[in-house]
Amino acid sequence: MAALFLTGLSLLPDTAFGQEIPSLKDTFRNDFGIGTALNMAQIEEKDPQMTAFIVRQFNMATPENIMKSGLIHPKWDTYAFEPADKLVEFGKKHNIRINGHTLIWHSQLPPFVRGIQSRDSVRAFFTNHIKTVAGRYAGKVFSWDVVNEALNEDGTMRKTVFLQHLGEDYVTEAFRLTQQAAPNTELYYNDYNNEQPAKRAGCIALVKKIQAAGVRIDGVGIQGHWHVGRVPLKDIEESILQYAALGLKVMITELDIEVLPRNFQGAEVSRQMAANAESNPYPDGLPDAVQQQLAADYQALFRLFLKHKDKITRVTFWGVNDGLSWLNNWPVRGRTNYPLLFDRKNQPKPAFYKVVSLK
Ligand code: 9MR
Repeated sequence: MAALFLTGLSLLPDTAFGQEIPSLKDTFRNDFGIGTALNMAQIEEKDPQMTAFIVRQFNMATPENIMKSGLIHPKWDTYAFEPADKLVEFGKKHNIRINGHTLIWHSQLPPFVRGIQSRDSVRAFFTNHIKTVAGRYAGKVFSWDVVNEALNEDGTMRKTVFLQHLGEDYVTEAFRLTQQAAPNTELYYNDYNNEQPAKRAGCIALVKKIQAAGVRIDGVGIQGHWHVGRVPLKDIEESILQYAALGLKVMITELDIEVLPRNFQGAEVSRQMAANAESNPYPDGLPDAVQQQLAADYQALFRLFLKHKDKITRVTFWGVNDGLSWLNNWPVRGRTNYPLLFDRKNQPKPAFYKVVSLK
């Protein structure tokens, strides 16, 4: 309080910190953790109101970008640990568990990986990267998305630099190396659309392979990038049941609900759509009918999560508020999107109240 007083922040009304709003993490305290993706400005606590808001609403966090290999491992022998170290400090200070995201992903790779041609060099990068990064944060992050998005929509393995040079076992190998480097850290496989039957089957096969090799995997993350009015509740429920039947924890790891026009599902970051007159329909606010549908969708989702709270350990939103969502810039740049529970001023939307009213 003293520090707040000295900086004059105590003169701000309570509303500025969101203290009068119910807290998601408290509301679901006995059910599952509530997480958010964090960007660099938030990790660096640039805005004290934002920090207070995050700390009040969330008890888990995933770095939106800073732990991806391209950022944390920019050159063969160079690591940029400072942002991730700050994130760990942020978590410690505010009692927020950190999920490391992500060790092995084909996207946002360091530029030097593109120049690697030989199997031995890919293996060296793969091994060094996991050992160094997972080792440094052992005991400091709660969990890792060890491998992210290794599957195609039909459940086959995605053709990545890792598959090409290391073969199908690279996923098991990644878990083995992470387990060695960070024996007390939870280890997850994370993907989008892996609630869809074909991709789910591929995901289950992947998990079984890891387990059959005697390697530890603790959970599966269903990212949860869904569309308003089309949230696949049945597939999600079936997936929760099937993943849990493998002895795994289930997490919703990147939740948001797209409200703008898009002609494909998922989160394939390389896909783009051309901007046209119809692609940004709500620059000045979300029409009430869409707002209500969004609220109903979020409520139905959380009703389902609560039904399976014995299997779900965490629900993480991909961003704190609508203004910070990646969906404002993908698959079309510069749109005005509304995919989360809080608006651009961190004010709760109707969807927020529908969600907390379930308790
Ligand atoms: O939200 C992230 C965005 O800021 C980045 O530009 C993008 C680049 O690949 O990655 C976004 O996060 C992705 C996450 O790491 C993995 N699943 C899909 C997410 C949305 O693209």
